[in-house]
Amino acid sequence: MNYILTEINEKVCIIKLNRPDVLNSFNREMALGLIAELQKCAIDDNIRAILLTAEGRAFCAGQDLKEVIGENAMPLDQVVREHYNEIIKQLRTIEKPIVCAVNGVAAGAGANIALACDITFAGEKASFIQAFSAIGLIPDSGGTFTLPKLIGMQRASALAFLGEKVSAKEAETMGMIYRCIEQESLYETALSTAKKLSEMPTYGIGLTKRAFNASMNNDLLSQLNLEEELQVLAGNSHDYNEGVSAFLEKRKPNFTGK
Ligand code: T3D
Repeated sequence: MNYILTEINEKVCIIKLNRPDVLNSFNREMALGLIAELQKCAIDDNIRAILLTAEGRAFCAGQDLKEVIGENAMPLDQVVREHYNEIIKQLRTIEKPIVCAVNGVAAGAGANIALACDITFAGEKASFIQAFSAIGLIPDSGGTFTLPKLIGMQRASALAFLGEKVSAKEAETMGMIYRCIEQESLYETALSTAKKLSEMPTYGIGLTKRAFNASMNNDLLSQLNLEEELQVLAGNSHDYNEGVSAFLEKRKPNFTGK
């Protein structure tokens, strides 16, 4: 069984979680498979954007709980370090836009992986559950970092402690995700967004992602210095030159991501 499906559509790599019978919960093979695909996307110049989604009725129910029980279970620290920390590091440090289409329930690590993507759409049947507290764990996969920043400490605390299900619409309203979409048009909307991004100046978009990441820890002055540094990099790019030339020549630009 191939637990991670990939397809290249023009300049977009579509990655699908594929264990629908267990709501795409992560066993080790699926976690390592996702990491490997993300690593490939990071270094392949032909891939300019990524779409992450899943097969079946769920997006992802987090850790496969059958794999972490019993005498052959992997130690928790190894699971967190080698699976979830690595997935989140990849999602946040790949300097290419990553769009997520949450097609159904996203629970535990599944929820926080969706929230670590750059632009997250969810179908109106989707939901988000910080399922960790129900089994005595803390939110991992960057949840303790991302969630308070997205929705504020009060809501983050309530959702993490109570483990309540949040609908896609509520998630949109509280700023947890970018947009809730009619279920039937979710995939097409997410794919067309990823395709649109893949034709844009993706080098500059990648630098924007780097700046946003840094802004989580920087004060204003450090961030202004970083903007100056990154703007020089962006300004020396092919795409900046092309964008300005195309504007002045009143033609469509041809961006290369360089
Ligand atoms: O090592 C570590 O544990 C550290 C890592 C932690 C990261 C984490 O993600 S911890 C959180 C783990 N996830 C959960 O606790 C969520 C468990 N699942 C659920 O609460 C529910 O399944 C859902 C709310 C997500 C969906 O509910 P529902 O009613 O739509 O579906 P269901 O009937 O519960 O599940 C359908 C099947 O998927 C079912 O199998 P069956 O009965 O048809 O053979 C169920 O057992 C299976 N399934 C769902 N989630 C998991 C799972 N199997 C293994 N692991 C799961 N996480």
